[in-house]
Amino acid sequence: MRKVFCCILSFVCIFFLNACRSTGTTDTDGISSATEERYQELEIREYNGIRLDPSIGPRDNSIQGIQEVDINSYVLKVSGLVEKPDSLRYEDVLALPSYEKLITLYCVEGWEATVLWKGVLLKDIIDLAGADGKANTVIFHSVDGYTTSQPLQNIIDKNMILAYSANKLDLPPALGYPFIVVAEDKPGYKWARWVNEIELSDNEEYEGYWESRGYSDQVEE
Ligand SMILES: Nc1nc2c(c(=O)[nH]1)N[C@H]1C(S)=C(S)[C@@H](COP(=O)(O)O)O[C@H]1N2
Ligand SMILES: [Mo]
Repeated sequence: MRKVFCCILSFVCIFFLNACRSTGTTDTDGISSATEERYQELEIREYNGIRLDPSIGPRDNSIQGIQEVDINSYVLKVSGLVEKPDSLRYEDVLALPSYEKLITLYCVEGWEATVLWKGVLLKDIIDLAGADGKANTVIFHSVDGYTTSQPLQNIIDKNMILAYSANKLDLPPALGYPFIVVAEDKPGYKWARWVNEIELSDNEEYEGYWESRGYSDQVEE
């Protein structure tokens, strides 16, 4: 019995050793070669003495794969409980005051990435349309049909940004070009990528794509 157990154990060990080898060796800085390969040309790797992770994650889990957005036909709608529904083009968003934030994305699958984001305040975009007094929830819609939501107050209090740049480069398609919601302190599924509609709502119970499939909506604020 013990022999069989040892045998299974060594198979498991060999399997993991091979798995590690295939994801690359780790150099003295603690960066594996697999991680190294994910950095893009001209991407910055350090900010104020803190090492930045590549702005492309280890593997894509998007519900419909990576989206390629045509920026010439792209519009960002601000809809729902607003005084004046709005449609912004890419340049309209970039013309708003910009903010930089160093924030870590944590995916429920167990990986994380610390990236220097640059973008505009979500509340500045919402203010252009004017939130109705009844609005308490913001629902993000994306070109791939993905949706997720957050309390309006949280977005305002945290000065949350809609980012168009990561580690000093335009967002790569894998990260949501043209825009990603940098949902700081929230798990990865709250970070809507390829956002094309920001809907103001009074439905606090709204559940987005992953929330309606069992991921908690009641995550730490
Ligand atoms: N439009 C859109 N945004 C999305 C997703 C998606 O499938 N579509 N996946 C979410 C999840 S679960 C995570 S962890 C982050 C990062 O996704 P990635 O693991 O595919 O890089 O994007 C989030 N935003
Ligand atoms: Mo995720």
